[in-house]
Amino acid sequence: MNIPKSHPRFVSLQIREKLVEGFNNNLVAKEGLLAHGRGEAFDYLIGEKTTTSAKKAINAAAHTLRLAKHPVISVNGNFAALCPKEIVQLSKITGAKIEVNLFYTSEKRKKSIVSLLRKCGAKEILGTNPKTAKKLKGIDSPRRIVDKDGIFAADVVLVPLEDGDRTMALKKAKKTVITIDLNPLSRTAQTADITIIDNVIRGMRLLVTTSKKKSIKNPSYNNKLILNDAILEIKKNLQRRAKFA
Ligand code: PTJ
Repeated sequence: MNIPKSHPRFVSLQIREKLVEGFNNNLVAKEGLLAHGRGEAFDYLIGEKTTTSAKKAINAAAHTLRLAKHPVISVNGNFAALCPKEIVQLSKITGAKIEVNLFYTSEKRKKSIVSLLRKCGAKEILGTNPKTAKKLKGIDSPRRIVDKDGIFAADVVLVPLEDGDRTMALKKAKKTVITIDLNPLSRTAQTADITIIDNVIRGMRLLVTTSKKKSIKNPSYNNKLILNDAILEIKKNLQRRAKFA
């Protein structure tokens, strides 16, 4: 659909179109469209911009990825449809492996995601070889199946738009978990070590730019405080909107 640039909700509608296109091209699950709707609502509440707390989390994420010995970027349908170029760029800058890992498992979608990431320049993509598959303990969803050379062996995992169970399983497996999730109240947001409360589109662009910097400041970082700040930013944003607060 051609959305006129003059439309006041142009950017948001454009992102929505990317998701619909991703669904039509077999990248995104039906449920992914619903998940995006929930994300959109939270994006509205944070003011559709990268907040100060998100910038701090992005800095901490870039620093953690730089120090990681075996970082992995976990890719699902929504993430692939929204940020294919940034996934490949971040992988090249940080040396992180890319692994496709779906909640609503589908070989057809996996193939489409792999082919899109290859078009964007990815050389190696894990998550499709049953011979190297391993099971993560403490989780029942298809996301428990991971690659032995990828998420299974990782010390740091970037898992945007994740489900809470797997974040917990990754934590139990002693991995450092970085997530990007617009909902500061989600179980993933609350469980991860570093939570970037931002739209993956904006968050990934800034994460790529920050990761390229020669020196990344070593931040004193507390995720509980970042989540707290993110909720306060929403509160302030709502207060500004309420005429008689
Ligand atoms: O491709 P699959 O099969 O792996 O499935 C992917 C989805 C996203 C459907 C699956 O992981 C799922 O159901 O996720 P949830 O449990 O709905 O969680 C998605 C989280 O991402 C929610 O907290 C949303 O608010 C958030 N979210 C949605 N869109 C965005 C987002 N966060 C950042 N940027 C977005 N664009």
